[in-house]
Amino acid sequence: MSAGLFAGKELLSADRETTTTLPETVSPPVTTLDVGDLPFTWDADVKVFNLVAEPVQQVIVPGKTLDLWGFNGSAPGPTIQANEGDRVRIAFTNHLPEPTAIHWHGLELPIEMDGVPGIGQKLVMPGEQFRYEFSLHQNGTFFYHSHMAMQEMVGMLGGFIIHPKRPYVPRVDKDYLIALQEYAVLPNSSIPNSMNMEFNWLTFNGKSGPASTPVVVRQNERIRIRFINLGMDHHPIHLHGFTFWETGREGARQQESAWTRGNTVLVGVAQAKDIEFVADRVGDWMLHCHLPHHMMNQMSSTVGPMTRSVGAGMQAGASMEEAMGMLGDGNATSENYAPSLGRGLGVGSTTDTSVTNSPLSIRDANGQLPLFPQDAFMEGPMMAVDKQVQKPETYGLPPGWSGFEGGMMTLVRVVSPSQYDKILELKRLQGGGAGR
Ligand SMILES: [Cu+2]
Repeated sequence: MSAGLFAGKELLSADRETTTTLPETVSPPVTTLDVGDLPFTWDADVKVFNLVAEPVQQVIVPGKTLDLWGFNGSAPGPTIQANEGDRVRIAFTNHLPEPTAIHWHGLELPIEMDGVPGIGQKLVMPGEQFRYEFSLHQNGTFFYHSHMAMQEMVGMLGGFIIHPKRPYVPRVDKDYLIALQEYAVLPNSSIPNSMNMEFNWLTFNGKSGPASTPVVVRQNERIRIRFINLGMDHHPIHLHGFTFWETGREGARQQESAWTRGNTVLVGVAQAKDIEFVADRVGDWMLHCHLPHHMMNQMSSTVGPMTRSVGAGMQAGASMEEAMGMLGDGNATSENYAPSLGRGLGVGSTTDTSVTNSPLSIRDANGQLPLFPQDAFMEGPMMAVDKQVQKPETYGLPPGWSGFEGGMMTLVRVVSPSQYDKILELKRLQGGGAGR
């Protein structure tokens, strides 16, 4: 038993910024910004977690709340942290309106604990409970999720960190988990369409930029960031300013001889990837998925009468089938649909009005100037919401910064010791712990 390492409340409320003072033999706890950890209690030498699957209202950015299914109040659910050698009990309760079961992704455990309904266990019906209990002999970055595919697509994911018996070498000063998720939500709706293949809300730990809390570290600290991905897309996560080592992936930490260097790590569906670097240069460095459509919020076709001064564009208030590009008549390769297959949000490229027909379009002597607008009115100071996303971790960012963030995007803020102390002070004044 290793009660001393992460005993109860300490892990939840402790000022995580003091982890550099931990003894050499102790791994720093993992911080899941904007989400937090699942609390636990002890029953003799068993670590007991209470996990509840339930509908949640997840604020993706200020003003945009999605109806999702998650765990204990959030999607993704709170992170489970345990130690190699622990025995854990997860008392699971299903508060969803339909059956489910929870899979422990990557864990080597008895088949009846694997969380696959119809194979290793019965479905956990609405209102029912199920007791998962197993011993942990692995260490690394894992996760838990519903084993029902559509439930996965509406938020049911959470991190499961198993700390090693001895800290990994070299030891890091700070350790973070970022869960990648994606949703397809019509404008003016709060409910994702789990069948859609184009996603317009992309989140780090349940927040889209600029609402994601920046990672704030002291200059010269060694940092680990663990990514987990459960969605329909693989996400190439890119870090500005540093060349990192990829030190681990789902299942295990890699031998040092197998580490690879890079500035972009492809986090495939169902994968975990760990990266490490020494944050030796001060700056507010971008960390983001580099798929262009994953770097913006509420991406949708230009719709409505405002944009239909010429031709027949897609109407606002179109049906779900039309607006989300689902096939209504004809097959996928029919004349109607073939040209728009792939990435259409609307009826398709066949009927969407070109954005150059918008009132914002520019014309020159030869007619319309192709392509404009692309980003001119979609990001920048006009779109800034600095005040709405202000928190201690954003202290000192240049005015208007928030207008340049969207989707799976946040900042790794490498700050001087004095700036760091200032941000810590602001956190203390705010009275909240880090990680929320
Ligand atoms: Cu992406």
